[in-house]
Amino acid sequence: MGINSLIVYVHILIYGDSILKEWYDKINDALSVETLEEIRICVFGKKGILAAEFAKMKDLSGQEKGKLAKELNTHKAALMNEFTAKKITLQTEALMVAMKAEAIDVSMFSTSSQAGALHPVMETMDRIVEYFSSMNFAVKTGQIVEDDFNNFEALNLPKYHPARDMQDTFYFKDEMMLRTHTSPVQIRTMMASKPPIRMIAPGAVFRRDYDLTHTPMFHQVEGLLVDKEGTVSFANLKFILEDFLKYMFGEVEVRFRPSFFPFTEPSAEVDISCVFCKGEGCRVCSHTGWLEVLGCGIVDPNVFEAVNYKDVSGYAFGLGVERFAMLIHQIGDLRSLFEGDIKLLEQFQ
Ligand code: 2NM
Repeated sequence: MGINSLIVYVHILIYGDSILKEWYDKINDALSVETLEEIRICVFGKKGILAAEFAKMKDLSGQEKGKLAKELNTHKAALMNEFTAKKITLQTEALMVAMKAEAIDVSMFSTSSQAGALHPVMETMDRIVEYFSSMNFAVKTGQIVEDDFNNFEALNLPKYHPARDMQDTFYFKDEMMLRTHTSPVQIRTMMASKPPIRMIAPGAVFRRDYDLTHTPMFHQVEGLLVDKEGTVSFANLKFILEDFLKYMFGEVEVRFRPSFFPFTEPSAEVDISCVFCKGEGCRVCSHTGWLEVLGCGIVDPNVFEAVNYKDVSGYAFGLGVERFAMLIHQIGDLRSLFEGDIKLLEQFQ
C-alpha cells in the first residue's frame, strides 16, 4: 500500500465510507497499464463515476451541496494521486520486463565465427608477384580498356591477324577493346621509359571464350626483361623460369618445347612434370606425364621497333593464374573458381 492509499483510508475513516472506496482498490489492484487506463476512463471520464457523483449535487441544498463538493474534490484529488502513482509503478515494471527480455550480454562468447580468406586465384597471383619482386622485377598494372596499338599492333599482331578476330575479342567503338592479354602494359612501360626494363604485369584479361577450360575473364602475369643487345639470352630466361616453377610447385621436372607467338622469336612453351601423377601419366595430363604452364620467348625485333627501342634484346613470358591455382590446389573444374561458392572458398582459410 502506497502513501496515497494510506491517506485515502485515513480520509474514509474520518469522513465515512464512500462508493468511491472500491475504485481505490481497483486502481491499486490493476495489473497492467492497459487495465489502469480503462479504470481511469471509468472514474474520471465524462460519463464516469466521479461525474455521476458530482451530478447528485444539483438535488441538494446549499450547505449539503458544499459539504459533498468538498468531499468529492478531496476524493478526486486523492484518486488522481493514486492513479498517477500506480501508473508510474506499472510503467516502470513494464520497462524492466522489456529491458530484461531485450538485454544483450556483450561479454558472452560467440559459438562460431567465419573469417574471410583470399580467393585462391588472388593468393596464387600474390605468390607469383612475390617471386618476381624478389628478383627485382617491378610490378605494373596498366589499364583494362585498351587501344588497338597497345593490345595488338605493337605486339606484332598486324591488321587482319587472326587473333584480332571479333570472335576472340570484346570490342568497343573506335578500335577500343578489353585487353586480351597484359602485354599492352609492357608496351606502355617501354614507351614511357628507357631500357633496361625488368617488369611483370599481373591482372585481369578478357577473351570471348567460354567452355570447360576457358572463362571470358581470367588473370595473367606476364614478364619482360630488356637490356643492352647481346646481354640477354634464352639461357637467362630458362634459368629464371625453372627457378620460378620450382618455387611455385616444389620439386618438379621442367621442359621447354619450341612454339610460336607473334611477339617472340624464338618462342617456347614450358611444361612441368604432372603434379597429380608425378609424371606417370593420368587423366589430368592426358597420359603424357606433362602439364603446360607457361609461354615465353626472346622478344621479336618488330616489338622493339614499335616502341622505338634500338640496340636491345630481351625476353618475355606469360602465364594464366587460374591454371596455376588449379594445379597448386588440385581443383578439377575451372568454373568452380568463379562461382563464389562458400563451400569451396572456406577451404582456403
Ligand atoms: C606470352 C608468351 C611469350 C609477352 C611478350 C611481351 C612483350 F610485350 F614484351 F612483347 N609481353 N608478354 C609474352 C611472350 C607473353 O604469354 C603466353
